[in-house]
Amino acid sequence: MNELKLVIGNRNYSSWSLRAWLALRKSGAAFDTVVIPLDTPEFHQRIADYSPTGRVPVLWHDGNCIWDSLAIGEYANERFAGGSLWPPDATSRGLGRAMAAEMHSGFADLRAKMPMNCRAGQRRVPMDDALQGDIDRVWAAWSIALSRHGDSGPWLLGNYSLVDAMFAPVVLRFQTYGVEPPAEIRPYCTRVLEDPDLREWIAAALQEDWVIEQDEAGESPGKSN
Ligand SMILES: N[C@@H](CCC(=O)N[C@@H](CS)C(=O)NCC(=O)O)C(=O)O
Repeated sequence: MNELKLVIGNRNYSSWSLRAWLALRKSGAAFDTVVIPLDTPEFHQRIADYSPTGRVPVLWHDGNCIWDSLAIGEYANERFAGGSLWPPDATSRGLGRAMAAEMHSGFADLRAKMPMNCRAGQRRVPMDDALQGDIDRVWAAWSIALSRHGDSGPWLLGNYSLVDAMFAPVVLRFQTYGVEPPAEIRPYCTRVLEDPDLREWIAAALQEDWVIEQDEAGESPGKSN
């Protein structure tokens, strides 16, 4: 039996879950998804059955557990995508892995001050130097990748790769919080937002009614306080 089960948090808020889900989806594997709502007593009761870290996402495959979004992406690439979720040449893979690692370990201000929130309309959060610094750094990284790989396809490394899965929640955040990317990056953001897999995720997120107050950042423009 090849049971493959991805355990995730709320689709609306859990950006790490989205990254792992996109990677698995793009790998072509058929898998079941288990949603455990974050920040609830149910989460704490149920997550111990699945995850040694107490966090989502976590993947179960034939009785083996792979936790952490980046590891799940790499596993999906090796086991189900035949390696096609990274480019064939080592230089491009190096760039992609550096960017994915930077996303995984960095951008603390962007992640804290602009939480992923699929159902939020146009929100605005206060801008500060640290947040702007993260945004500028994302744009710089994307610009380098797109300038090197733009001739071979619309994604950061030409064809879809794990780095696009890692940054999809950032594109969503830019949309939610009205962050307008430079002109050369806009087509990439549009491509991400039009991805049918991401659209499917967002449609499911919109069906959820769990609210996590600390992730409800920002105000809608025009709303008085
Ligand atoms: N480095 C981990 C981060 C996972 C993580 O922080 N997940 C959050 C949800 S997005 C979580 O499970 N939070 C539950 C908790 O801390 O109680 C990854 O990449 O998978």
